[in-house]
Amino acid sequence: MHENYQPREIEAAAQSHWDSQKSFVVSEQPGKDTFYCLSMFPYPSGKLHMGHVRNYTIGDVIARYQRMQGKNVLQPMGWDAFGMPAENAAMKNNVAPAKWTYENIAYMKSQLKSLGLAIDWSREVTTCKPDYYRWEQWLFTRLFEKGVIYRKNGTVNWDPVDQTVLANEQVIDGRGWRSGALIEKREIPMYYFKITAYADELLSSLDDLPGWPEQVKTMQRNWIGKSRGMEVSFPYDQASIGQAGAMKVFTTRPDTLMGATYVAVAAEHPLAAIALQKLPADKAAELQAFIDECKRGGVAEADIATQEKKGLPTPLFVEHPLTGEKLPVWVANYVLMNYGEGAVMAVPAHDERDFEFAAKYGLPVKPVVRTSAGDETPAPWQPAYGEHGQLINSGEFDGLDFPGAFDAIEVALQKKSLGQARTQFRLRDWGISRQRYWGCPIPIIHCPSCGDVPVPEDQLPVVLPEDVVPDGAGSPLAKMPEFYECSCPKCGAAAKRETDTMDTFVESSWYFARYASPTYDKGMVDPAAANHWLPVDQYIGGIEHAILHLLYARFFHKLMRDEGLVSSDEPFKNLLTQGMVVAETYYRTTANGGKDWFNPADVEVERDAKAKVIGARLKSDGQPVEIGGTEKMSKSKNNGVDPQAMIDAYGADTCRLFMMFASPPDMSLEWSDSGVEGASRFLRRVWRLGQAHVNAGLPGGLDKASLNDAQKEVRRAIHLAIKQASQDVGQHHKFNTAIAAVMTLMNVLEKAAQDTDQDRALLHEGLETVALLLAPITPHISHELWRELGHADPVIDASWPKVDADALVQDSLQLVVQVNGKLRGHIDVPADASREAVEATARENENVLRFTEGLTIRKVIVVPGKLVNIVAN
Ligand code: ANZ
Ligand code: ZN
Repeated sequence: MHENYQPREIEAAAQSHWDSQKSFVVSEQPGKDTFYCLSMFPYPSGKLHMGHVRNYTIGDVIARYQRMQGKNVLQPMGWDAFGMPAENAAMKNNVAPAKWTYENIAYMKSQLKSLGLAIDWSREVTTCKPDYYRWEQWLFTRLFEKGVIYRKNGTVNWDPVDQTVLANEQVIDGRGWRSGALIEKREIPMYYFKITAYADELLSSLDDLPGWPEQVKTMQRNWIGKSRGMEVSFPYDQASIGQAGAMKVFTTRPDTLMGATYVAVAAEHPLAAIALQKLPADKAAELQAFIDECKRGGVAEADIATQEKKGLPTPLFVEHPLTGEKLPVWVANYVLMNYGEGAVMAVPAHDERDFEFAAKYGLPVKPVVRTSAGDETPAPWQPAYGEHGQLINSGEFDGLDFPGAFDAIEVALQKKSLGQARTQFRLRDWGISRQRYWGCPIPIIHCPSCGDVPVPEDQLPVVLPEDVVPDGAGSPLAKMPEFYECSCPKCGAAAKRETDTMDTFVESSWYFARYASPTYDKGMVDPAAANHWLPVDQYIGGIEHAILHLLYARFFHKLMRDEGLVSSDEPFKNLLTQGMVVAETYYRTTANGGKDWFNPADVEVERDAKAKVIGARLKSDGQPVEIGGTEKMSKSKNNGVDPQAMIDAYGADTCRLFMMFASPPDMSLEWSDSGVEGASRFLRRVWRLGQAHVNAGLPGGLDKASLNDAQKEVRRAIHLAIKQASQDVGQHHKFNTAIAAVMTLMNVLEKAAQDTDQDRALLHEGLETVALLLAPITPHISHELWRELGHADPVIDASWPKVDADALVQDSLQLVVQVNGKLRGHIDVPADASREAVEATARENENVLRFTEGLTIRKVIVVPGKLVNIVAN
């Protein structure tokens, strides 16, 4: 090989070795410890971005390290290939989503390969292929028969111009993203997974996941949102409502029942409809307009939480269940129809939303709990008003605390049959019907006489035609009789195939299990293989998937367990959520006040003498640009850096080293040209030292028993690096500090003598250590260096180095010597010297003699291994 570091050549050679040896193809090996290392699979959007490269490098470092620990490591890769971007690209370029997707996959696969990832490509899974989604359809039919999947009406965003259903993110300020039309809410039949039946288990088994970040578990707990509360009925005031009945609410604060001063219902609540009939025409029109407005807004919950609270009164009243007092009924936009009972008892003194609403509309506020803020609830709202505390102004319940009041009020309500404790979840059933083309067809046939009939197993898969170019107006499948015309599997009559496809979160909910037996054609997974590999030992991906993807995957794993396909309860034992990749942003303000963003690659940064950034200029025109601060790499800020450019210019090892050195994996990583330069420079040093050593001829073995002091120091540096890197990589995933330890070692090795055979044998051990410690991070250069150091077996099959404890022992220690607390010198003492011997050496030190001349030594303090302080006066 060349004297100079030539990554292109080195990387090609290593990769072709791994390919030809099928180095990363694994099979089940009974008796050998397995390690399943999984990175979240990519959506084939076109090309890899920096976030992918970081994600897959982290996974690869862990996988390669585990292999060096002697584990049988599975690291697979695949494609989350269905989804909306393919349809959008199809419409824009008039090319079928399938073609676009497969081309992207081919390109991105070549990019992944150039990174040198230790992936078992024989297990590649592509979710848009019938041999994959066939099993998803199979599970669907099983679950449909079991009742775990059912059909009911669901609310969707309807674009009346494009005549199509839009996803929440396609609704911008209440209008369709393409048509600009005002979006309506529509009720259409959809299929639902009964995830709520697993809510309790999804919550409680989070406690069995010590290897997950606490933050992610908290997000999941909040999303599932278990709350214990009470269902309370407020009897109708018959005079105003005109009929008997009761309005039900769900409350988590039944202790505040005596503080309810009004009730509020959602726009879709039956009482809102009754109010319309009772109001005079002008008022009814006003209420109708408000109801329409509420119904329009997006269906996203986040929008509802943040919007301004608004409402209208009605002429209706309900009766307080305990006092019989008449409470006015309002229609309010902050009450959701599909949560709880679609109605709330409003307690403005102790609930912030009710407080805001009551303040706006002049409704009474009645404090009934003594909080740390006192007995009153004056404006502005304070979080303390929401605290639990002793009841006041609550008659017979006064003085009770929260649990006492909860129970006493439940008893009082039960006596009147107007209330009951109940546990409720925020989690809703998972609606998976999408009125879209590029997704997995829902395997149901609608028969006029038999109803919804699941497609029988021997007629699966229901294949999605791949040559369709959607036009943006409605689902293409619904316009293809050749797709939907069919006969009923039960009675044979003419029937219609379902034309909706599944939410693409379904495919990513079980791919991790399919990798265990990717070509198995007798079932969704081969249970033996699945149980051999699962659960995943280490899952790595972005924090943006903390809630939905991880929750759905956990849910699917339990569904598959209950089908007898897997035996574990949870799919991912350890989870690492990688930080964002961020970069500086640059812009110029345009004439109309907007911003033009410039890519960091097109900008030259100016620095002062201390390397502080003082300005930036666009390379093309030399004129200044504004510096906008570091942000997540994104299209909108044009601050994405193409990883391919970095790989092409510096090689994969430099790219991997930069990514792993710049910050620990769970923290954000700031892109920097100088960081990449630094990584490249370091690899060149490793290469140079390695070549010089190899060219001088390989030395004989090291004679550990006869090392001189300087050689002992070098060997100590080698084993300190092993110790540090083993802790950092193995226990904490702190690859950055592990690399720092190797850098420290390199500094020592470069300065070490190379005069004798013993010197050279020592350098040999040092370089072997560098190759091994870097092998998971920069596998190509390590592969070549290891080979050149005389090893017949590749470095991927080498063991992670072990610390030689003898090498760490220091024969002598250097201690600090102080006189009256002031540093006066250093002494060298044998590492095993007694306290007395240390003291004696210190007293003989010439500086000590000088600074204690004429004084009496009163006390000598010895801190073993560190210092000696002599107190004299
Ligand atoms: C009275 C009350 C007093 C409440 C108080 C809170 C504080 P979680 O924990 O999320 O389940 N709520 C119930 N149904 C609702 C709906 N459809 N739309 C909007 N809000 C609704 O919250 C339950 C609480 O959310 C309930 O307890 C109710 O307000 C409100 F000092 O009832 B509470
Ligand atoms: Zn039929």
